[in-house]
Amino acid sequence: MILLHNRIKAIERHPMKTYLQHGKFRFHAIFCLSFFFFYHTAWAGKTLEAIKQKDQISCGVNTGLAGFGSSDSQGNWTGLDVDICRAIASAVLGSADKVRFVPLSAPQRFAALQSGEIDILSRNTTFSLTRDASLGLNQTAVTFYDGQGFMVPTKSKFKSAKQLRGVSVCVQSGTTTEKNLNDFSKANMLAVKPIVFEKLEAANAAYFSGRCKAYTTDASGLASIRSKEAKDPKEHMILPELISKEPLGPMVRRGDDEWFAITKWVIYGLLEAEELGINSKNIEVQKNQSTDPAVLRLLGKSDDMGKLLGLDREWIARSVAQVGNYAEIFDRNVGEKTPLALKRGLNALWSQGGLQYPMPIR
Ligand SMILES: N[C@@H](CCC(=O)N[C@@H](CS)C(=O)NCC(=O)O)C(=O)O
Repeated sequence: MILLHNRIKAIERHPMKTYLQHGKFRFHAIFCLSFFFFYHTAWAGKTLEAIKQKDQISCGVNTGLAGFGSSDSQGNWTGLDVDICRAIASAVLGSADKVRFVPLSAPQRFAALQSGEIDILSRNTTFSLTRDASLGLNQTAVTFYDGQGFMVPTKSKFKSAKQLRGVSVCVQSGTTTEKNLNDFSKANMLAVKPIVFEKLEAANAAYFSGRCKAYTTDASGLASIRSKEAKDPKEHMILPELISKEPLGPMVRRGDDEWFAITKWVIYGLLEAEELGINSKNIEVQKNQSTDPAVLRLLGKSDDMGKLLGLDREWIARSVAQVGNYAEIFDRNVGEKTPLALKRGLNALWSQGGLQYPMPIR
């Protein structure tokens, strides 16, 4: 009894209790709560509302990286990053065509999203702690797991990146590439000479004219540049080492949780469709004949998952019907039958030895 009494006394004397009773605490609590409510009512869902108003998504893409984001002479955009925006437009606005593509160079891309010029940045962009914590942007879901590599002329003597001692390397500014190159050079005491360009075309021109002895960027970027820009792609080889992790995916502005959720779940939905064997060709049959609860849920035939995101029940069924599941998007743009000829590798589903693991849609 005495012990209990002493305990209560101790609690009463505790500085936290004094703080809780103090006016200062009440002021802090009211301040924090009002900030919370203001923050949320001010921003939640604003992007979706604005997109619905203008009946179009503004999607920041590459200025021209075949397989990821590039346009032909008629202004038709293609690529994996392009298709992700199309799939989101389809889920949100009902049509994969309701997208305005805004080409952005590496140094321009984040400001375009921060300023509101675009609603989403879908442009071979790496997720990292620095970017997550300092740009006022949110990283959504990984659409392509990549790593940084090096390309050299096949006739050069280089067989490994570790042989690039004192060599001039073309690299673009405003990228993770530039920083990784410096780290790799220091860690391996290579003293490489980075030759830095602001524009992709300038970096390409410098490498293909022989001004730099090697070229570095994401391995997917190297495959794209080699297939599109080299006179003969066989004259250039990609060295075996990948020197970094480059998880690429779309970014959105911070402060709009609803839009953030929509972008993430459309990507997971495209992956989940692949996982469940639903594609653009069999989707109608699946909708009408499947008895699998997971299929029925994804396609909006049982639970209404779209409603939870502020969309309709057909949200992802429409994206898959119009744009395809993740495998179709991958194969069409960068897969083994395209000039980039990339294997699924890390981008295979988790159930097939890869890293693509969509969060469960349930
Ligand atoms: N994933 C890296 C590199 C992305 C990047 O911008 N790569 C260059 C070289 S492939 C590019 O796409 N440039 C196109 C442009 O600036 O128009 C990053 O996020 O920093």
